Amino acid sequence: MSIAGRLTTVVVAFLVAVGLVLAAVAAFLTPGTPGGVVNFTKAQAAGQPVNLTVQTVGSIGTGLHPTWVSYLVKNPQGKWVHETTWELPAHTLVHMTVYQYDSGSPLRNQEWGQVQGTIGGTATLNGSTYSQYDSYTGNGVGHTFAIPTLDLSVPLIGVSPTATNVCGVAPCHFNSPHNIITFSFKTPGAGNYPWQCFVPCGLGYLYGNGGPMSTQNYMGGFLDVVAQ
Ligand SMILES: [Cu+2]
Repeated sequence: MSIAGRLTTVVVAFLVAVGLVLAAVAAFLTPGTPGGVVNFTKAQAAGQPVNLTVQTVGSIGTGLHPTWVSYLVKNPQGKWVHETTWELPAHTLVHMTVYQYDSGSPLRNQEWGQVQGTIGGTATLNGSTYSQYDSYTGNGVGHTFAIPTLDLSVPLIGVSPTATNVCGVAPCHFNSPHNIITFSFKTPGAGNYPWQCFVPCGLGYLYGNGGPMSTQNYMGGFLDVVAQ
């Protein structure tokens, strides 16, 4: 092969290698389905409360990061989807139900055990009202659902990690151990409001705050509140 031919081969091979590295980096930086929004503005008559049902799972089981903890939401058609941006009508009551399938632990910050910013300042755990949860009792707290701009925060109580039928792959179903947490809040005016979990549940990441804790569609998302 001529010098020019060899040079061309080396250059092409180098460019292919660079392309593969860039593609891998891009895939790593864009997890989940970008731009996915679940629309709850038409799920009920105007002005009527929105029923928002989510689940928290110990591992999503599929996609780029199958081992990561995650939230899922039930769309208005009743299907569980891996999207954490939810479009909601402004100034509307939201009745939220969380099916919590993950285990828990004592909280690093006991403040996260407080229920804040919900209607009445309370939530229910399997039917019993609570306004604070002592994470040193029971199976501790697995995650929180928090909307910092609304000062809303609700501790999501963990299930036993030693149960035999702990959920493996999401979406999880009722035959796996779970806690049912409910609470209500009112959406503010139109705007984009981030929500997130504050329990450092990103196992294997620095202080537990990397990975799923800082990636859209896992432990955080947005309330996309729109005027009706
Ligand atoms: Cu979490």
